[in-house]
Amino acid sequence: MMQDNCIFCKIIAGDIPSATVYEDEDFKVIMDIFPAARGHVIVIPKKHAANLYELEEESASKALIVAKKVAKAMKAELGCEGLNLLQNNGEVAGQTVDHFHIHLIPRSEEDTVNVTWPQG
Ligand code: DGP
Repeated sequence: MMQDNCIFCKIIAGDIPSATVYEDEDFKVIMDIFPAARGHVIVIPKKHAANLYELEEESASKALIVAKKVAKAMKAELGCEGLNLLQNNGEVAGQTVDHFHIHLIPRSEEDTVNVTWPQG
């Protein structure tokens, strides 16, 4: 279940400390160490899967339920006006940690977050 040399597996095992904002049997949500905005968190399944391609369907559906729960709490607590969900797969897409995760990035009128997106 735990992958050697996986930083998120080590965080889940408690071998590396993290600021945890939510935890249940299957997921852990922690503050991102390099936040794109104040309150940026990452939703991590406890069972290792490198990316979306490897993720089991049950984890995939639970991940969005956890993300929604945390997003609502963030809106209430941080008062953010919006939120970006970001999920990178593969180095070419910007993935730096090969353990599936979803970024939740709170947004406000005043922030300076640079979300690269093709503008139509
Ligand atoms: P990605 O680029 O989508 O693979 O995002 C990986 C994120 O993980 C990145 O925003 C920084 C975060 N991160 C990397 N190492 C650690 C760590 O040791 N602790 C925490 N809290 N976050 C980490």
